[in-house]
Amino acid sequence: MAKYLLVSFKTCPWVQRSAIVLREKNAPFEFRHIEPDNRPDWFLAMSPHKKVPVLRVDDQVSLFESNAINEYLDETIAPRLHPQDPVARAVNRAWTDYVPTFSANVTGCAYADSEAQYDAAIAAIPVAFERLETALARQGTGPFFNGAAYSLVDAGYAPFLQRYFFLDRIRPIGLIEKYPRLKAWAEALLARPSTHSFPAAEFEAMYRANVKRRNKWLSRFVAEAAVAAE
Ligand SMILES: N[C@@H](CCC(=O)N[C@@H](CS)C(=O)NCC(=O)O)C(=O)O
Repeated sequence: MAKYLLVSFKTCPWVQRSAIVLREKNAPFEFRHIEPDNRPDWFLAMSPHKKVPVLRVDDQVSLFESNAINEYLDETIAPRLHPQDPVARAVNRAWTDYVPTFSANVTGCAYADSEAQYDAAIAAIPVAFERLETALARQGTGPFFNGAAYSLVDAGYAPFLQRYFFLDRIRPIGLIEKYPRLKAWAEALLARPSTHSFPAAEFEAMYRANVKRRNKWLSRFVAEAAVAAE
């Protein structure tokens, strides 16, 4: 097997998506975390957009963009996570293409500057949740997007569903309960060991610290929520 280096910011959901696929494939990799505010020259030289993730393969090539990385990993390391059937594969790719929109709708509230903006961001969540709920109804019985078989769609959504629950614990949102298929899917993904790059509580604390540090409207609720949870 090739030698893999995955370059990361500790809480980046896009890196997490590629780390999940490496773990699903039992592929050993070096996980190297760098600081967003102090990106080393060796990283800047290998990342065209200066973003993480970068996957360095055999010290020779640097791949970027989490979706492209995951497609590459799926083509080169067994077991295949994409469905065999071309139609099912196209459907999976279409839903993977929706991940950036889903992410913006579901985690946008963390970036709002005012209560009005926060409320507007929360109002965008049901649109994304409804679309996935409908897709899951067409897909079958779960627990994963394609049923029993884990796929790249699962790896794509898991980090953002996890963050919904983090945000819901900072300031209650209470929306996922209205989408039973989505909720069951999210719970199955959170129970999957591959989802987690760090112990769950430690990771949630890191996420909350980021929300606090960002100094947005939601940030004021982090300390109170932390006290309530401890
Ligand atoms: N579309 C990219 C998004 C990656 C991304 O936004 N990474 C963030 C960290 S979570 C980043 O590196 N941001 C630094 C920057 O924008 O300069 C992917 O899927 O890989």
